[in-house]
Amino acid sequence: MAKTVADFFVERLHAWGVRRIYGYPGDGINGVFGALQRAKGKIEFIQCRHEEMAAFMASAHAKFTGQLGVCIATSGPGASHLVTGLYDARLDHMPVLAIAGQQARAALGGHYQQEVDLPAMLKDVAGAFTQTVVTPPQVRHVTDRAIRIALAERRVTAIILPNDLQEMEYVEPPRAHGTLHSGIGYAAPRTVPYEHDLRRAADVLNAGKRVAILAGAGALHATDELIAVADRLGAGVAKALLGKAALPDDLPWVTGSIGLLGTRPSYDLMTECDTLLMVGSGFPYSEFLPKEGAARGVQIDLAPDMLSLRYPMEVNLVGDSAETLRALLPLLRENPNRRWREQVEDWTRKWWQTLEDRAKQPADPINPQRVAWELSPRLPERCIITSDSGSCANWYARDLRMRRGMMCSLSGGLASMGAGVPYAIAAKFAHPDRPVIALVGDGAMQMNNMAELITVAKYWRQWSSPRWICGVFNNEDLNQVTWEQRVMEGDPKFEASQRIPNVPYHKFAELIGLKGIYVDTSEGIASAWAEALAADRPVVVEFKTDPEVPPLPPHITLKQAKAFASTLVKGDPAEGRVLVNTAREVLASVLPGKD
Ligand SMILES: Cc1ncc(C[n+]2csc(CCOP(=O)(O)OP(=O)(O)O)c2C)c(N)n1
Ligand SMILES: [Mg+2]
Repeated sequence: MAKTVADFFVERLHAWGVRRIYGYPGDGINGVFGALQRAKGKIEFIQCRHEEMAAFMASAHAKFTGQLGVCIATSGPGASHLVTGLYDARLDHMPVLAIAGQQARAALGGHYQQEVDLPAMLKDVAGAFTQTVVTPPQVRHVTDRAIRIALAERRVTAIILPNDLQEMEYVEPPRAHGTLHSGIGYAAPRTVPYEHDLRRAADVLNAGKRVAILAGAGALHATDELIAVADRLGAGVAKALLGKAALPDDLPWVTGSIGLLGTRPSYDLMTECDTLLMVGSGFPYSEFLPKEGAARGVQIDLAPDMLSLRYPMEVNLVGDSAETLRALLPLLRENPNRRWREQVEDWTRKWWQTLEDRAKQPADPINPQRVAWELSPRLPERCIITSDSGSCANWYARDLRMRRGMMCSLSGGLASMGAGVPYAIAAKFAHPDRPVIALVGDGAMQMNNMAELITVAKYWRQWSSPRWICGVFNNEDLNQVTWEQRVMEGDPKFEASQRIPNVPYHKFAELIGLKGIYVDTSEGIASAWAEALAADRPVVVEFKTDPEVPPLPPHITLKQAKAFASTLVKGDPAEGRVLVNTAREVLASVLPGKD
């Protein structure tokens, strides 16, 4: 049999180093699946339950390996299902290639079955490069460009393959006018600013008496460099959600997460600093950064379009974070005054105590914060943690103390529900020897994570270690939004939109051959985690948690507090609950200036 376009395409992906593709089949992309089969395992195909999950897995693959993530779907509904997962990669700057089928070329424009204008649909999310291949020789340069652009620009790209074209015989581009002769390969450059710009940055940082550093996803590989610079400047460091693993939390001057899911010392660090060094972060909420003009700013980012976007920086450096910090270090003077550092350490020490107190507050039946608090010291070495969007992201962000060698991530920029389990699956495929733990709300389980447990059941036996755990927070509520409605809008809980059915997640796990654990007492939390971590197969550990424990922002404005207080008198279904009082107490303690 002659080599088809699809055979060449699969070969080319392999030549680029692609070894795993997440996706779902369909007749629009059958040619490529045939070629994958003929390639005899050179590229592993992982079958997901839904194309959106495949795209989340591709995004997570890129996050946990630093390589290109690849997902594949059929034409029409398969391709449109990919979109949310692709946006996740797009917003978190991950290199992901989407491969989509399309109707036969002769049918295009004919309102044909499953015909969707895919270039138009993908124009925004895969705007860096989206191309429909219409003739066999074109597939070579389209593949080469799609991958090179995805890697170099850390963007999503898409290749659309009409189904008839996939089956055609592949022909190399002829040596003729109007043809392209492309090649493979990409090596990331070493990106470091010019010396004179580094000096300008050093001047600003050396003049600072109270330096705050904000580290994001772009600083994940710059741990040593961050520590060296922070020590030299006597700085405290806050971490954006995607930069949670950039620094271990056992360093006393690491204030933890920032923002709505953040910590009080991070808030204080930003409010009180006189100089801000932002490293590899697109953290969106400016109100958690210093007030404009209150601090001098230096920013380091690989992406020029992310510079001076949240705070007007005095010095904007385009560079790799590790390389740039290393180049900056010799220009930085030791800050002899350690008072600021001590202040930051004092705030942080007190905050960890506050977190423990909050986690230990009684609740009905389980305080969700305690679930994360108890997990934290039990986290195995080199584990990978993922979180879904929902109130568990608060506990993930605040309560889990990262240690060196661990990794973690979630859908950051898009903050999409439904990423927790697919992220954890991709983490396990990328690092089968490492324990993987996903934290997921019940709403997100019902939305799509439950179905993806079937993917775990299908594949776990091929993982070298079976340690894969999904911790479910069953609160029968879309709790994060319930609290947002209360605190931000001053609205009482809207039962019709917020309350969700009670589902026995642990029993579902057992039904499909995984282990299920159910916990509804505080005393049972620690032993449940221990049991899950020691299990001989993947586990769903379900915690029956109280929806009335507020996942409050670390600082909350007086206006919001008043809105919240007025909600409670306006007839919230939870009115009168003991925890409402607790919430009030917490509110009081987090109001700025009311310690
Ligand atoms: C796809 C998607 N839809 C809606 C939202 C808005 N949203 C954010 S958190 C949340 C509630 C999540 O509920 P659950 O998974 O039960 O977690 P909980 O907050 O109850 O712990 C919702 C609806 C979102 N982020 N993503
Ligand atoms: Mg919930």
